[in-house]
Amino acid sequence: MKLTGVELRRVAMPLVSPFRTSFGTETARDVLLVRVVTDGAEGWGECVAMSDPRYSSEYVDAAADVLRRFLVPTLAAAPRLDGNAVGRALSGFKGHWMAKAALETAVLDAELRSAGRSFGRELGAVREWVPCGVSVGIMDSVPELLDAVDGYLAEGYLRIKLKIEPGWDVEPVRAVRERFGDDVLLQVDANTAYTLGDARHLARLDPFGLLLIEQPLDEDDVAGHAELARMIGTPICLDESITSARTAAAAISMGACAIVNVKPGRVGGYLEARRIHDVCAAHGVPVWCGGMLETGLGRAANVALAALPGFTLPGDTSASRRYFETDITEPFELENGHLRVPDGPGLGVAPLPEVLAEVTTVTEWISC
Ligand code: NPG
Repeated sequence: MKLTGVELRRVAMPLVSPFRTSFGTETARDVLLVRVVTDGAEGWGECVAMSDPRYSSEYVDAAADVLRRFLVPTLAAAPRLDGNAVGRALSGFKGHWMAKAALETAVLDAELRSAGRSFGRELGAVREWVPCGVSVGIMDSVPELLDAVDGYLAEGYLRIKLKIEPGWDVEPVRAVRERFGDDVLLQVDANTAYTLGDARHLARLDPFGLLLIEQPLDEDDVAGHAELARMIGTPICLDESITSARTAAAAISMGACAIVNVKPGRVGGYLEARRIHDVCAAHGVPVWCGGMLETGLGRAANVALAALPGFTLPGDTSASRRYFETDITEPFELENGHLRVPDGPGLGVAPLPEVLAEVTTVTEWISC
């Protein structure tokens, strides 16, 4: 393939309800979309960086900047253009995993669309439908939380994840267990809000039979997670700490996690995400697909990834309406708690032109 140019497109997508985590509240997604134009097909990638560097050091203005100044020009000059070559071509630049992932995804999409192959097939999907969970933000009160969980269970979600932080942990978990029973698959996500000194407090979650506790400690503190794992009964899952297959292997061998959340944006793309899946599978460590409030474009790729055999736990791959009134693609809809894995060429979905035009705030064309 030959790269003709790359479009960076910013879209503004209001969320159906505010989403509060231990690091902040999102009320709208400011999404950066990457469209690569080649001598064959076009391809799309969604950058999962948020407006502010609170989940990680990345943020959407920085992603746009590094793409336009460094990543796109370097890729344009590379001798070979296909999905597998992108990571290597960009490896001279440190970090910026979310920006790199968006560009790699767009190139892969273009390549697969020309070849008539689907993302799922390319990655090694073995399922046509994937089981879905939902991530429930921190609320102002327990009754408000119970209403939200009630609504999601009624829609058919197969697993509930509660966002927690100091002051919003044991009581909400207890309330959800008391109201909905022990059979509900339930897990919690702290987004690094605790320290090892909170170990005894976190052990108070042990009686509730949680599937896992996600990223309780700082992302740098892999050794702390290994220690915490010896002090609490709930299995530890890492998210922010896992930035590559290599860090996944190291965390597993240190005993820092029993489960891994795979987010392609966090690790530089779907090909590295697949390598993490493979490393975890080799160690018997279950993985699940995380979410970053993606539009239908990012969701399509996540659902394909979640169809790989090692993804044995329901992911944060919820239906479009959990996030947006109107998605930029045909909406993903839940059927019996599952989403269908797209099987068309590439991502198998594309933005709807009228919707895309309506939500676009800026477009920028980079000629190659
Ligand atoms: O369903 O896409 C979703 C959201 C899942 O909780 C979710 N994502 O830390 O995993 C996370 C969290 C997140 C949301 C992270 C927004 C960053 C920004």
